This record gives sequence, C-alpha cells and structure tokens, in this order.
Amino acid sequence: MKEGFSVFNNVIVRRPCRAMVEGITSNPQLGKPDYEKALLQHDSYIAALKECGVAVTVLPADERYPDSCFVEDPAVITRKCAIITNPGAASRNGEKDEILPAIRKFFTEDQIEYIKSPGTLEGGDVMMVGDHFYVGRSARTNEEGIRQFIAILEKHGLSGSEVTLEEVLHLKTGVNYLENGNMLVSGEFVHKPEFTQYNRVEIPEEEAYAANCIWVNDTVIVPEGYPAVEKAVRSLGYKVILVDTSEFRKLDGGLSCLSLRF
Ligand code: CIR
Repeated sequence: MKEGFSVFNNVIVRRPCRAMVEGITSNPQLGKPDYEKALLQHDSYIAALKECGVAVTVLPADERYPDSCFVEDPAVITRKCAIITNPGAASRNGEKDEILPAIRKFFTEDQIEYIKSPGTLEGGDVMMVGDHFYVGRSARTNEEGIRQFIAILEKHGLSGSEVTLEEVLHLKTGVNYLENGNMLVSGEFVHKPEFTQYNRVEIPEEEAYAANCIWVNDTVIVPEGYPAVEKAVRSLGYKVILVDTSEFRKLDGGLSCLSLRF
C-alpha cells in the first residue's frame, strides 16, 4: 500500500463554545457538559498534540454552532487535497463555511474540493489508511456524498471505498487506524470483511468509547479512564498520552473529532 502521511506537521482545532451544552447527543443520560471543565480538557488535548511535534492552529469558539469544536466533521484533509464536506446534521451544516478560511491558510484553491448537496458527508465517517479512505455510510453521510468524495479522491490519485454502519454515529466512533497495520475495532466493526487484512485489536464493549484513539507521529493519544484500551495500545509499542475527554463524550465526541491532522 502506498503511504499517505508518514508524519503530521499541522493540526487545526476549535475552542469549545459556551453553547456546547446544547450540542447534539445520543447520550442525554450522561448529562450536559461542564463548559469550564471542557475548556481545561481542551487545553490538555492541545498540549498532548504539541508533545507529538505538531504545530497547532487554534480557531476561536463559535457560539453559533454548539458542536463546532468537533472540527473533524466539516473537512477532510488528505496529502493531496482538502475536501470541505457538507455535514448531514442541519445544525452543523454552516460549520463548513467557518472552517474554510483556516483550510485556505494551508491549501491553494485548486487543492480545495467541495461535497455538494444533495450529497452529505461528515469527516468522522472517513478513515485514512495510507492513500486509501474508508467512508462510512451513516445517518450523516449519504450515498451521493460518498460518490462525490470517491470521485474527488480518484481525481487526486487516491482511492476510497464505502463501509456500511448501523449502530454508531460515525465510522470512527467504532474503528480507528493506528498506522503500522494496527487497527482498533469495536462492536459492529470487529468482523467487517473490509478490515480483516489488518491487525485488529478488539475493544471490549464496556470500553467501546475508547476505540476512538488518534495516532500522531508514533504517539497514540488515548482517552483517560479506559485501562484495557490503554494497555492494548501500549502493548502495540506506542508511546501513549492520556487525555480526559469526559465532557466531549457527553456529546458523542471523541479524540479524533476534536482535530484535523495533516
Ligand atoms: C454530533 O452529533 O455531530 C456531535 N455532537 C459529535 C460529533 C462527533 N464527531 C465525530 O465523531 N467526528
């Protein structure tokens, strides 16, 4: 397989806004996020990324969009182009216009592509493995969005394929690639034929949230409080940094959702 990014140099994040307490959630029983605590957790997240050797661009909070700290969804960045998505959640769709100026700081116009209506796509449904991109067909990402996305990838010499999902919000809610052939899988992704070629590490049901870890330059950032996942990632030989994401979990958000890495 051809290599994609062998190293990440840049990361974009957006500070959580006070309105995050009104963000979308499928887990209201976890309660509303504590905003001050979320800011501290976000500080730790930025510090962890810096420790991995990337330059972090921090965008200001945007009160118009409660879920706007989850910058992974309105854009996908590949080593050839940046793709502005068309988020399927109505309250999040406008985030695509707000991420664009940040993308323009790193990419020229001919390197920026767009998913257009009626196509919808959210970056949380896209998992990069070298120059191949798996795309989850979810409640947020539709068939037309995937068709456009794969056509854009192919135009730039990359490839993509669709993965169906039934149980989780986004593809990367349940499966994440840690480079070197290693993949964390939970729930419906444990036995997906698409992924049997990888060294799959099965995440126990009670720690399923922590299937969403991120590889950043041979360090893996793991959510704090999931000992089985932490142990599994350490035993793969990675350096581990733990970051508490409890307040983002209340909005179905994990580590990958909080940044664009490239
Ligand atoms: C949402 O429902 O859109 C947000 N509350 C959570 C987004 C999580 N993003 C991601 O998995 N990439």
